[in-house]
Formats: sequence, structure tokens, C-alpha cells
Amino acid sequence: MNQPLRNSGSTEHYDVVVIGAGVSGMYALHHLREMGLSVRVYDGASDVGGTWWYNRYPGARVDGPGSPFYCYTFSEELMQEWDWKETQSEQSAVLAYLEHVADRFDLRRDIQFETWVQDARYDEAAQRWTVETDTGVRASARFLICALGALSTANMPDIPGIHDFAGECYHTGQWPHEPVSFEGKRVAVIGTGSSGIQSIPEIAKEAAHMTVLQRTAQYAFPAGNRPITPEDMADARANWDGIRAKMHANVGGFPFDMHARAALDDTPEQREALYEELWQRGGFQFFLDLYNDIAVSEEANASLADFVRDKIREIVRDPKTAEKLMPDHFVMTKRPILDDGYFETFNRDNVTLVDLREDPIERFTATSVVTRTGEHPIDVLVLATGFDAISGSMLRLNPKGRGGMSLRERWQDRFHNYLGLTIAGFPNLFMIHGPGSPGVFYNMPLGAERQMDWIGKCMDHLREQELGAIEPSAESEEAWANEVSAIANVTLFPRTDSWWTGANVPGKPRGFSAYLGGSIYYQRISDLAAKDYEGFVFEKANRSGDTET
Ligand code: N01
Repeated sequence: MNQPLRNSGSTEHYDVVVIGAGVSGMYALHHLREMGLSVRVYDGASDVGGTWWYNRYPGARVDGPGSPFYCYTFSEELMQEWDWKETQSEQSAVLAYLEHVADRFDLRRDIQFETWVQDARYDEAAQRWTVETDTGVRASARFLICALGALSTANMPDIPGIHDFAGECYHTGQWPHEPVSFEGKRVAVIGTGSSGIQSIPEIAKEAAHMTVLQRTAQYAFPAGNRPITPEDMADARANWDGIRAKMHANVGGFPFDMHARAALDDTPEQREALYEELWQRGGFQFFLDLYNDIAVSEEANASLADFVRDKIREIVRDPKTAEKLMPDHFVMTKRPILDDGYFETFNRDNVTLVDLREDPIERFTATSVVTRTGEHPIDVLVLATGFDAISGSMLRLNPKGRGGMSLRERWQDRFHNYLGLTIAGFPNLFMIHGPGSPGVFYNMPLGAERQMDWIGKCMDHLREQELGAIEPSAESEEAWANEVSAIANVTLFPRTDSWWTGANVPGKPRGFSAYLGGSIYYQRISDLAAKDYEGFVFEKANRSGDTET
């Protein structure tokens, strides 16, 4: 079933078109093939890996709970045969794993690389999607799966003169595949999120001079990267069933127990002792072993924020620089960052910190960046300015649904969706890690598997019931938006400007874009499916042949 079903003129016909060959799209392809469906995947890159194919900047590593649990769980054999070497795997190690997955499951034969999907339109009469690509290939499919990546559309700063800059310029999310040399060069980095904080220490080691252009000071925690020994791997393999079950049950999709105490139940001395112990140990475990009220109580939050600010003052020798590095938002309400020598980097003689809040960028020239207080001559500009996250890639694709309505029109004021998976007016279109899903707040490979498994069952349901199309009702979208907001509003997250709220992209509608219920989400979507897909509207198949998936 994996060849085009039929080819009419220049249009290839499939059961499913998947856009994106990253972690989500790769699993989608595997799962759909297992279901016996014909599938075509398109990706603009020249190989698999998605975010891990693009983000090759110096210092790029897993900065979540890490290996060996940032991985697929669908294949026991895959787990048994792959060796992870470090807890915070380098980009190249994660990419090697994904390449291995592609080889092992022979994925590439159904993926067309270096092919950008330029348009996707729903044909109401045929109940099918048609996609147009920049290689001239056109494909039609009953279902469209958007596995576009939550962090894949680069956020390019619009600063006067930036296009006049004549030196080398790189965005961390679109890093060249050839080595970039910083030796003897004057480098400026804009951005101090995860990508900036991972790359700045590495680039500073090589550059003649580095200017860090910081708009928002950040909390960063020691990455605590450590080797994974053969014994660790053997343990993980021997206990894989239990680990997998724990991952499914855990709020974030990782096999860890959460701390049961609240910060305010402890004395200041006890809190300090716990923070110190976690700081010394390092790793994302910091946030999991932490008190359970840091993200909900201002007072608890302040106790950790003060602790990190004291650490920054301890590490950074120049008090004026240390003050510029003091974050002033609630800790953890921007994506927590793991670093390896970030604050220490400001003790180097070749590094200058510019606080853009007091000394904003006025313009770029061909050879420099000019801030209010002076000119900084540079040879290389690194844009660690992040992404139009979560919704940005869907908006860039801008599919056209019923009546030719574009997603940009539909999402003008808010990212209307149901379950983070579907959109009213866009039948038979499914998003993986879309707005309104746990997405970036959950172990992403596992989340992709669980969403895709749900989508597969939904497709089966349509086939069994001889239905032609599924989409949510506008009312269920409204209720879902309220549920997402209600959960987020219990926390401090929506009170800080971040890419989670859309605040990093000028003009983007504000709103907290992720479902913070974690694993509850998967129970929720499964329960709704069991209730005959509550909240959805179905359409009979217009032609009997089209129910054959
Ligand atoms: O992007 P970011 P990122 N002028 O949006 C600044 C994941 N990730 O690529 O905070 C000046 O976090 C912006 O300032 P502000 C991870 O989930 C994973 O670093 O908006 N500055 C901020 O400092 C992460 O959270 C891994 O005020 C401008 C920075 O640029 C997510 O990706 C590694 C500006 C952007 O930070 C995104 O991280 C890396 C402007 N016009 C990332 N525009 C791994 O797991 C933006 N900024 C390996």
C-alpha cells in the first residue's frame, strides 16, 4: 500500500500526507504504514531529524530530562540496541539516533526530502487534501498530518539596517552544515534563551571578542551532563517495561517521581539546603525534584529566584555585569535553561555584556551594531532569537480549509483548535504538538507517539463507520480554549512574556499555548474518543471508495 494509489496527471494520491520528517513525522510514517495506509512525507531538509537536523549551533545539546528517556518507546528492539553515551546528548548524537531509526524502519523510501510544501487545500466535494510543493510534485490525500515542529519557524529580528550587515550572519535554528570558524573574529550574539546560553560559552572560547546583546536576563541551571555507562544502559534495558509505564503515568512523560512537598512547608534553611543540593547535582532533575509550588506560589517562586540570583552574584566577578545578568521575572516561567559555564563566560576578558533594556540597539551598519551608547564593530552576527513557536509553522504553511478559508484568517485573534489536534473548518487535518496540546511541556517523542496513536484510532473509526470527514465543532474549540487557559491560569506561567505566550513575536495574539495537564491530556483525549469522539462533527463519505483507508 505504500506506492501512490493512483496517479492522475501530475497528482499523486495517498491515504495520508505527512508534512515534516522530524521526530513526530517519522513516527507518524511508521505508525501509518503499520496500519496499512499509503503515506508520503515531505520535508524541506535533505534528511530526517527536523529540529535536530537544523539546530547544529555550537553547544547544542538535549536540555531536557535527557537521555536515555528522550527517545521513542514504540519499539522494544530499538531501545535494546541503541546506546546513549551522555545524559545531555549532543545534537549529533540525537541526530545519529534518528538516522538509525530511519534506517532500521526503512523510513526514507516514503519521504521526499528537499521538498517544501507551499500550499495545502481542502477539497470539500472530494473530502481530500491537495498539497503543492516547490519541486512541482502535487499530492492528494484523505488526511493531512502536520508534523511541522513546535520550534521550527525562525524568529528573525526586525532591526533597522540588519540587512545591510555585510559580515557572516547565522540563526541558531538554521545553522550551516559546514563548520563555522570564529577564530580571530569579533562576534555579536543577540538572544539569551536556551540556544544563546548553550552557544555563547562555546563561541566565546574561540572568538577574538564576543558581545552578548541581552534583552532579558535569564535564570540558568547547571546542565550536570554526565556519561551514561554501559551499566546504566543495562539497567534501563532490564527495567524498560517499568520505565515505559512510569513515563506514561508521569505528568511530563519522564520516568521520575515528583517532589511531594511545598516550598512553604519548609524553613528557609531547609529550602536553601535543597536548592544547593539540586544545584550541585545539576540537570533537568532540578525541576522535578523541586518543591511542587514553585510554579504556582509567588512566595515559593521568589525563594528559588533569590537563590539563583545569589549564585549569579557568586559566579560573576564584576558586580556591574552580575547586576545586568539578574533576571526579574518569575523563575521557570520562561522555559528553564540548562547551561554549561554560561555565567562564568562573563569573567572572560574577551566578553562584553550589553543590556539592551538600558542600551538598546539603534541599528546595524555593514560592519557593526550600534547601540544607544556606542558602536560595536563585528565580523559575525549570531541570531539566537528563537522561533515563532508552537503556532508559527502552521501559520507559515497556512492551509486552506472549507470555503478556501485560510488558517491565517481563522487564527487571526486566537489559535482556535480542539485538543491541540484539530481545527474547525479544516476537516481531516491533524496537528502533532499543535497549540492547545501538552507539546513542549511533555517528553516530545513520547507525546508524538501518543498523539499519533490517537489519530490512527480516529482514522480507523472513520473507516469503520464509513465516514468521510471529521472536524471539531466551534463550541468544542471554545470549551477547549477555556480548559487550556483555566489550567494555565492556576500557574504563574501566563504572567511572564515568553514564547509560550507568543510575546516574543511582535503582533502575535497573546495566550498561553500549551495544555499544562501533562499526562491527564492523554486520558482526556482517549475518554473523548470512547464517547464517540465527543466534540467532533462527522460527515458521511461523499464517495464510498474514499472510506477505504
Ligand atoms: O529561543 P528563545 P531559543 N532583540 O525564544 C531574544 C528549545 N531549545 O532558540 O526573552 C533582542 O528562548 C529573546 O529575548 P526576550 C527550548 O525549549 C531546546 O533560545 O524575548 N533580543 C531571548 O533572549 C527553548 O526554550 C534545545 O526578551 C531578542 C532570545 O532572543 C526553545 O527551543 C536547545 C529579539 C530567544 O530565546 C527556544 O530557545 C535550544 C530582538 N528583536 C532550544 N528577539 C535543546 O534541547 C528575540 N530576542 C537542545
